[in-house]
Amino acid sequence: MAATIIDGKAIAAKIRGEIARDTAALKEKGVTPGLAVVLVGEDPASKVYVSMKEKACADVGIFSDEYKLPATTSEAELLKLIDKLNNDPKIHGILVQLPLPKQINTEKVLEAISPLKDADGFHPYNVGRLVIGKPLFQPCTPYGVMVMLKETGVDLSGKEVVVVGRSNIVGKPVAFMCLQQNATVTLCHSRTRDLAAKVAQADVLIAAVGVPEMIKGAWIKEGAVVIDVGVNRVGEKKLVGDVEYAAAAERASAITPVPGGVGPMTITMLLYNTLEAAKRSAEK
Ligand code: NAP
Ligand code: L37
Repeated sequence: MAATIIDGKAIAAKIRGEIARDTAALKEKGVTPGLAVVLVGEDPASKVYVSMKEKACADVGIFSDEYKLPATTSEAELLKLIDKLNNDPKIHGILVQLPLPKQINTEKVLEAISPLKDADGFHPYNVGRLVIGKPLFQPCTPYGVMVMLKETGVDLSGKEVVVVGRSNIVGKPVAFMCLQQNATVTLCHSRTRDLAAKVAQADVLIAAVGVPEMIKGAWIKEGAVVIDVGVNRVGEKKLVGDVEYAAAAERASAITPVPGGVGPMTITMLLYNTLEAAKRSAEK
């Protein structure tokens, strides 16, 4: 079977168009959605993503304010900035780009962000709401995966979903989101025995491992849907996913490419979360 390629860029463009339209309507009512993006240090990937996020905000009419802090920033200084942003009425969403330098306790920082401005959905309040099936802010990458599945017409009810990777930012939340859609979910990680056999069960496979092409095409069930969250740089320029793409595409019914798959959706859902936060504050 030759797989349908799930075009993340096209889905993202469609949703960004809707966000631009809603943003313009909200501005007519006197509210401009505002996102604060905080980058601490010089992580090269983070720098690229943060500048993509700012450009994406500008493209849909969302106000964005960037705070670039040196790698030597103390935890107290960062907490002070977050407190200021929590109280700034122009700011509806706050994003602190991870990873943070090692002198800063990430959990403490994420918990300092107001849960009502938590555009990344990483605050324990928002994590808890997700787990009980009453989400407020949903984390951008897993949320993007769910929107892609919906737009592709994949109904998860009763399906076997296998997630590889259990990070707090991708694997765990996407597993709960699939459970909420009535899938039967298997969550795999580095201690999972016989990963190939687990992957072979999947009607829908979601890979978020961070190891280039570690999931082999031969493991994938004929006709499965494959969502590859991995973005791994190999050599100077080339980006590859966590799934052996060419071989997987011969067995899957649909598959996301890297780049041009989940990546563009991550940024789109950040815009979406910021807009929703601004709408909620306008209703108050
Ligand atoms: P992470 O925090 O490093 O977590 C990786 C997970 O994979 C861990 O749960 C780990 O297991 C598991 N794992 C590692 N090696 C494994 C193996 N050999 N077999 C089975 N499981 C294994 O990574 P992350 O932040 O979730 O990111 C995962 C990937 O997604 C990366 O490539 C990252 O760049 C990409 N990503 C993409 C986007 C996007 O927008 N497209 C956003 C975020 C991340 P243990 O828990 O047992 O250690
Ligand atoms: N929300 N996202 C949020 N918060 C964080 O703290 N670290 C982090 C985070 N991660 C993140 O933004 N990841 C990400 C990954 C890939 C893309 C965007 C964001 C993306 O658009 N990737 C492109 C390729 C870009 C490139 O050339 O490097 C793609 O098509 O996959």
